[in-house]
Amino acid sequence: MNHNANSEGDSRRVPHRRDGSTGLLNSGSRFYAIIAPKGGQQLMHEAVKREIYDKVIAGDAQGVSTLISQALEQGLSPEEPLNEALVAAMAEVGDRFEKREFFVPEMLVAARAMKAGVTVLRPLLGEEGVGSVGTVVIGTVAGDLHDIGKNLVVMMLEGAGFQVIDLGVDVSAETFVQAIREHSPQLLGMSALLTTTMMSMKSTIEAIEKAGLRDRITVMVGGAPVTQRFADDIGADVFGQDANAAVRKAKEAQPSVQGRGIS
Ligand code: B12
Repeated sequence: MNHNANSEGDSRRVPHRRDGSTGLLNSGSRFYAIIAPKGGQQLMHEAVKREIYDKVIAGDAQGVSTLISQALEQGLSPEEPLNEALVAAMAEVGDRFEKREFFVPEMLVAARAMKAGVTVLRPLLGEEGVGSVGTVVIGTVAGDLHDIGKNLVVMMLEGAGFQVIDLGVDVSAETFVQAIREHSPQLLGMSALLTTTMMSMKSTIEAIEKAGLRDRITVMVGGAPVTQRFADDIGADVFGQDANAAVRKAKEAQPSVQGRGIS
């Protein structure tokens, strides 16, 4: 995807119809709708994804929701704008933060815009649900407030039929332990986005061991800085690179954990 072009600039050069309509779809990128030749649907899809990407970076939550709806009307699957526009844009925001081009306020508004888009997609991503295939307790670890990735994992797990108890962000080891006692999950998911909070995963696993609950659950960890190696080092059972892997691995873990929940 070329993210450098300015869609507003582009559209100003296009001779719109007087009534502003595109002559094709009522939704979607006006620019591409006009110039795209028949069968140029691909271009239209690329254009709307590019606009969503740009609006996440600009922190335009309203614009993102509107464009996501348009993308869906154009026939894109929910996964396309999610992965190729929303998630891709957050990676770009992270890069800019690292280069000191962006600061916390920009990250925050981008995160809000991303969430607005996810809100539109949420019912569609979860619609494959087929009843509970297992219970997952999940949260972002102590000291960490990042929840976008964790929320995507929650959504995908729910979509795959898991019952998910989401403890939110900045979850202490004690709260995780308490939730395991209360909900008897087969899986425990922990998310961390900061190198400084990754170690909270280790201390949470230690607290679970101390409480005598470790052999009853599969511990799954994830988040941008988390790796398979780190997961192995801290004694987690499963590492998930992304939300899809989280679902796949949760399902794979199921046979070995069936019946191991606390009753
Ligand atoms: C948005 C954002 C914020 C927002 C968070 C809003 C929110 N509600 O989440 C705000 C502005 C609050 C924020 C704050 C901070 N942030 Co910040 N943030 C980001 C940013 C740009 C995007 C994160 C994101 O949402 N990504 C999109 C999601 C979809 O991806 P994901 O989280 O990785 O999740 C996927 C996978 O990892 C996986 N996954 C995630 N969780 C789990 C769990 C399980 C069980 C499994 C299996 C899988 C899994 O699946 C997900 C979906 O595919 C990242 C940059 C980046 N590239 O990660 C920086 C980043 C994480 N932040 C960073 C920093 C430094 C901070 C602050 C310390 C800044 C400051 N000076 O205050 C604070 C810390 C606040 C705190 N105590 O937590 C650094 C961390 C550096 C480091 N090495 O530790 C990053 C990497 C930016 C950078 N490049 O420097 N941040």
